[in-house]
Amino acid sequence: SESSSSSSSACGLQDAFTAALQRELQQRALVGAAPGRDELMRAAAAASRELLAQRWATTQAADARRGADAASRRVHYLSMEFLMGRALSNALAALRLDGVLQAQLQAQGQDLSTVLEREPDAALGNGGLGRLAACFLDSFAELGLPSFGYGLRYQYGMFAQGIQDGRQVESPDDWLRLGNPWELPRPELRYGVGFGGRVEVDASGARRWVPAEVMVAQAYDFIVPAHHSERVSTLRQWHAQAAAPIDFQAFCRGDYAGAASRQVAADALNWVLYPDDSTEAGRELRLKQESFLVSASLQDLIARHLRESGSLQNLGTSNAIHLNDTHPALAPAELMRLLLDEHGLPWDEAWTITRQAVSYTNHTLMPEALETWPVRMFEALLPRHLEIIYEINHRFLQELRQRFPGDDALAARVSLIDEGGNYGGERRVRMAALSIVASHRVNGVAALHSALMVQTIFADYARIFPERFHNVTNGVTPRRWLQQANPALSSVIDGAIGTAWRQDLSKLQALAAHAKDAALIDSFRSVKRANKQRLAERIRRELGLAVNVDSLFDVQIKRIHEYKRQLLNLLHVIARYQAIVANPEGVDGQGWVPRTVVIAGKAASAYHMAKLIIQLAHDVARVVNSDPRVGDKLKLVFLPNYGVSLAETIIPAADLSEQISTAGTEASGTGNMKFALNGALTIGTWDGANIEMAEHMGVDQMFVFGLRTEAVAGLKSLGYDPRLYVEQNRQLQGVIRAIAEGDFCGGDSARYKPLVDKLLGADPYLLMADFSDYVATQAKVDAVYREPQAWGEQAIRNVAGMGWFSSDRTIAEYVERVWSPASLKA
Ligand code: 26R
Repeated sequence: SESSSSSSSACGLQDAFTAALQRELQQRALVGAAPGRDELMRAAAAASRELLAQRWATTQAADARRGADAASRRVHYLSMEFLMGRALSNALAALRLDGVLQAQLQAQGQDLSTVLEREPDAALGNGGLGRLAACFLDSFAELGLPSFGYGLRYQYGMFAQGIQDGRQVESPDDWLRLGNPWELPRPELRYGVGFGGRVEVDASGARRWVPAEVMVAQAYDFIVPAHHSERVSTLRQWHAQAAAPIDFQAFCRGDYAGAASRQVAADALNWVLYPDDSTEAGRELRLKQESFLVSASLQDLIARHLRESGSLQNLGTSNAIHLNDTHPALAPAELMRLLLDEHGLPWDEAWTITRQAVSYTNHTLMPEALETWPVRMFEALLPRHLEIIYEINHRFLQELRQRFPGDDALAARVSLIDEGGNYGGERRVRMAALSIVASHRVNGVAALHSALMVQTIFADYARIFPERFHNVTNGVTPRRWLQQANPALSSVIDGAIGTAWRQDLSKLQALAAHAKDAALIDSFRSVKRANKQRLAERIRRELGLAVNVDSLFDVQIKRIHEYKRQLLNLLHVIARYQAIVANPEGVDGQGWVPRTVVIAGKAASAYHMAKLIIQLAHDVARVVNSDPRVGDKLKLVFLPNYGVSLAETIIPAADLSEQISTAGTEASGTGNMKFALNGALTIGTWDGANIEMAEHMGVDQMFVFGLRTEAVAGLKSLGYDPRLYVEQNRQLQGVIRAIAEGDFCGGDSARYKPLVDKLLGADPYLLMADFSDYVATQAKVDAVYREPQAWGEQAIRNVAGMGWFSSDRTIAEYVERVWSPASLKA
């Protein structure tokens, strides 16, 4: 499987790459002067793409030869989001061509890293769910799993975040402006997708949908390479086009707007990624996008299956269809429609196939993120799907009434249709209910999350279908998040335990035996320092702020959400600031451990509380960073426009990782894993995958604080009063008073009133209750940081404990528990 690095084929590859690169550069040279960095980047991408396309063809041919049988079940991962980031350095590493390109660039007077930086991020995702999908594609390739990722080719991805006067301003992310050197257009892969219209019944009683409008989905393939074989995986993204691009009659009448209207309608589908924001939910365009993704992907799957196997009977046993949250939950309804109406199967057979194929992962317990769609929107857009959903529901409830006679309340709670009690009389389709009823497996993303899922939001379904619910804890790809992001640490690890960990991350465990090795601790430290230096330079470049490289880099980077508690982080910064001013020499005669607190993350554009938190971070930063009494004892940095590639620079430079969500709210977290894998220590709550990380590295290797899930629930059920905590804590009083009186914004006491009122009123995420333990635990962090040996040993033990958190392990578990033919029998 090391064939790509075996010397003879490696030479062939180098020559092929060099030739392709030269060809690209010559073509470009024809039109102008010497190539700049953008041209070099695009030439290298085009040359790599050519080699990847060959691997793609070989992989597809091998999978087609193996055929569509249960033993080589193909996985179809349906997701509205894929947060891929940059692709060039990953491609070069997989092809083992980084050295070659480096040498060629040097000949042009350029260096590799500045060329790599020219590539725009493919940011077609919001956060954790989208990045997880990208890590999964990487593992699909590495494990050689026959698979397709299916998504949408959005014209505009995650918005770009700017900061003006301390406030977030959004601008469109025009990532395709200069074209996309990676995508392979597949003009031959086109499918019609309908919307609107009505259902017709023919003489035999067969029902058939006659849509009012049909759009064409055209495929673009993006290739994801393995690193230890020549396998690749495919991300197939759909682009909407009008069936007939112009209305010729309208054109002849001179009605140009009318002539283009179908193209405009199609383009609306390609337009933009929806933010993970409950105020955006319920938009008709989003439902159309979901339906477009699902229908095109399933038609593609069925066409391939028929080509390879000739019969639909075994479609469910030889194909897995996975729903990345409920966003593609129309899939079972669309699959039923295709099997019933287009292929003439009887209901029972179609339903068996559907349930065999479909499985569903839930990624959040936040009730506001559970998708429901108004029935009237379905009637207008997807009338036949609504009929099918009604029929699925009818059969489900009929069976339910036999098993639980007389329990009407249960039936109302689990029905696929919310009859309107929760939405002022409006009936709605519950997408999670559809996903569960139509799946053979439902899973959460960390042990605690999966347990809470069956105890809370899905308790009724877990009683009805106990065998369906499982856990598969998330993981991250070690290729991107350790080998590429942190090459220096990777070679230090090679030196200590050899290179086997690069192919099997669980081998990192061998590091634990060297945790007290002074020389290794030293190497860890100098790598960290160099990474901090690089981040410090970036901070100086972007914000004009000098930070002390020897200070403790304390980092929280993720979407801004109240439950993630960036505000708790800020309360600690303010408390520390006030303490430094009051006691410049420290409180215990040891002075202050200098800290640089780094925060980055985007707020959904309509999420006012999240935006206010960003503004507070800037106000506090301005005051703290310019106070001469503080100096480098404390700095607060907000780095704008957080994304995958920024994370790749920040994470290797972190000493401390902030994973401080209210217990029971963060489904898993995956940033937490990336930090620990790069030798940062974690301060965290007993939440999500933090728990399993602590168990793998040893609980005392993590700074755990705060109320646990049961205590949170207990406190809330007794009637939580945040004011009681403030009354008992002088430090907390000082912090709240400073915010409330506008100390950080020139005395403007109105600015943060909503925020303070919420903290002292409901405080739903229990910041007041967790504050004192958080601050005390931060003091423990300082104490360990004062002892470089102890800190270094702990960092090594953290890395050693992270071997289990590879997405390769996660995908192996999905194969075993969710996607294997054996999972169909249980
Ligand atoms: C538009 C809307 C319906 C929507 C809501 C919420 C779209 C996207 C989201 C984002 C969610 C579901 C998400 O990203 N969840 C995160 O999934 C990660 C991967 O499993 C987890 O690690 C993380 O804890 C969780 O918040």
